[in-house]
Amino acid sequence: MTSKRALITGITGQDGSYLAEHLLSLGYEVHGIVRRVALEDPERRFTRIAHLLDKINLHAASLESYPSIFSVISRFEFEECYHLAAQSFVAESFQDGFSTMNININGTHYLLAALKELLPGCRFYFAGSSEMFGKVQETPQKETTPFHPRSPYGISKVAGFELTRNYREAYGMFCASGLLFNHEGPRRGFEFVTRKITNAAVRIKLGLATEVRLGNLDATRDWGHAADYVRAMHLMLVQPTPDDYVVASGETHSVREFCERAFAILDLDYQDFVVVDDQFYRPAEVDVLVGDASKARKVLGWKPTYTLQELIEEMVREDLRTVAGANGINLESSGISYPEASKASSYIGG
Ligand code: G4F
Repeated sequence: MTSKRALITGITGQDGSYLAEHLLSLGYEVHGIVRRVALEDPERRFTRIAHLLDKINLHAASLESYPSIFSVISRFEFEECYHLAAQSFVAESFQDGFSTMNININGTHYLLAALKELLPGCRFYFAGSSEMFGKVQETPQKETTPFHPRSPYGISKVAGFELTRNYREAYGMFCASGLLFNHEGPRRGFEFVTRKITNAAVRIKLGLATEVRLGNLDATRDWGHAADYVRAMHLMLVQPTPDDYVVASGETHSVREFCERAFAILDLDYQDFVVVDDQFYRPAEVDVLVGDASKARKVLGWKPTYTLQELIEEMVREDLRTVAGANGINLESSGISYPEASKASSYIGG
């Protein structure tokens, strides 16, 4: 056990909530930055961390405001800072590239600048993304693969990555970036394709919906479980030297296959319910992503514990539980059984 103090930006999100749990389990004192509006509306904004609220320390600050970040960092001696907050929905970044760039690039810069000024010894983690590889220059993608981002989001993450590397090289700070491939779970936002599919499949099974409209079913992604990926973030910050690491499962599967598997768990055929809708296509698509995490496996000793099937089962199971509960549906009397759990769920609360 440790007595270290860590700061997490984006603590209310999927990754932030899993990371907070992980750090608490290691004995960390966990602090998080949240927007003031979130503090004023905890029931709606803190669903993923509701079960942690008496164990963590939350501070109001905004990534758009350097003084607010400076103020939080000036008040505590953080040993580690995990920068997860971002506008992270790729499709939205095409709608509003300006705010995506502002939050993702300037927010990262403000944090790094405040740490350099106040706590240069604090170790810093930047949440890089496989979207930085975009139109991939080689397969599988690894740390040395050139970037070719295909969205304002991807471009903002390349800039954040370069800022992080520059603070490491220019000021000798311990700054590390994770190049994380898609990571999902039952706490995933409903706008992302995996949760959109599992939630829709469950709603269709329960008679609450009749179809789900999706975009490019042939896009392929390297999907892992967020609970596995946050362990890699922590491992990066406890190494002797800072570096960048790809974190991925090493497998790629299509959106179509994800649909097929999710619906099949509920004894449904996705072809009867999935409607392709042009509005969910992106102006520029990242067609195929697959990561090579050999460096993380070798240097960090990291490996994923979930298979894709176990991930989908957990997501379907949790959606079934929550959607049925919210709609007063008794699964047993409706003759609907939970999908067999081939793996103990990492889902807690939320
Ligand atoms: O689930 P997605 O929206 O995730 P995407 O764009 O790969 O980005 C996610 O993973 C990145 C890597 O870790 C993160 F950096 C990023 O912040 C985010 O977490 O879309 C996945 C694929 C895309 O090819 C998209 O075109 O699914 C395709 N898709 C097809 N129909 C759809 C839909 N995506 C969404 N969101 N909604 C659809 O209806």
